[in-house]
Amino acid sequence: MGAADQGAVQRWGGRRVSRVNMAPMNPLYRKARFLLSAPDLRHLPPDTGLEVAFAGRSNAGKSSALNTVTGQKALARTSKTPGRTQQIVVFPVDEERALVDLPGYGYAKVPQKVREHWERALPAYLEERQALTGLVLIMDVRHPLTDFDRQMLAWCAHAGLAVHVLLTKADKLKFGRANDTLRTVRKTLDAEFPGTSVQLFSALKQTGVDEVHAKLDEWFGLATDEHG
Ligand SMILES: Nc1nc2c(ncn2[C@@H]2O[C@H](COP(=O)(O)OP(=O)(O)OP(=O)(O)O)[C@@H](O)[C@H]2O)c(=O)[nH]1
Ligand SMILES: [Mg+2]
Repeated sequence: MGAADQGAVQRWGGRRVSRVNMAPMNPLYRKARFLLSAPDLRHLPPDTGLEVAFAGRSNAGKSSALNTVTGQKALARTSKTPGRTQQIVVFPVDEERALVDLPGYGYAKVPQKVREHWERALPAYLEERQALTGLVLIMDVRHPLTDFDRQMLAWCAHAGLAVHVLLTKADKLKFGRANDTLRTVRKTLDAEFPGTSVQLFSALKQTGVDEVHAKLDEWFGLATDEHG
């Protein structure tokens, strides 16, 4: 880990957010590589090891979040056009663990056939995939908890799958507004989907990255009990 990582200070809304006492990025995530793009569940790699999937509405910022989390500019393809990721894309970080980019939902212009396919395949993946350990649910901080997001949360609850929500594009709101949204969303999740964690995130400003890493470490069995 370089000195730049260790003593990094993030600026946001004019405030300094010190990262000095936070855990350094697990170098594992930088090792993520493209393995395959699966048009349906049958084409996924064998159902062993541990997977964490990134899901969310089309254009919410899933692929960008994946790139930020892995410290790579162009691992997952991002686009201004919604509906870019229409396959399940698998990025192993080591022999037992993988990050997965799921197709975005809720985009009207995706052909009906494709939409219907994923409306069946997504809940099946959440329900049946043994390797799936947790789901990172990406929501635009300006439009959180859409009907589609709630549907996703309900499927995960039904499948007994842990969910961590990223309220992304936080750079688009003032510090105070973003935090108000965080509090409101946290309250709703506590009431309707207990156990779901939530945080602010920005791929553009690279904020909230340590918090996602801590959650991934936990799900991937990499969390340490180190103090200090
Ligand atoms: N300002 C800002 N823009 C972002 C952020 N994250 C993503 N974007 C932009 O949002 C758009 C969509 O980002 P993607 O990461 O491709 O979104 P996606 O959810 O993977 O989209 P699909 O694959 O089409 O479902 C792109 O123009 C990104 O540059 C962020 O944190 N801040
Ligand atoms: Mg994408």
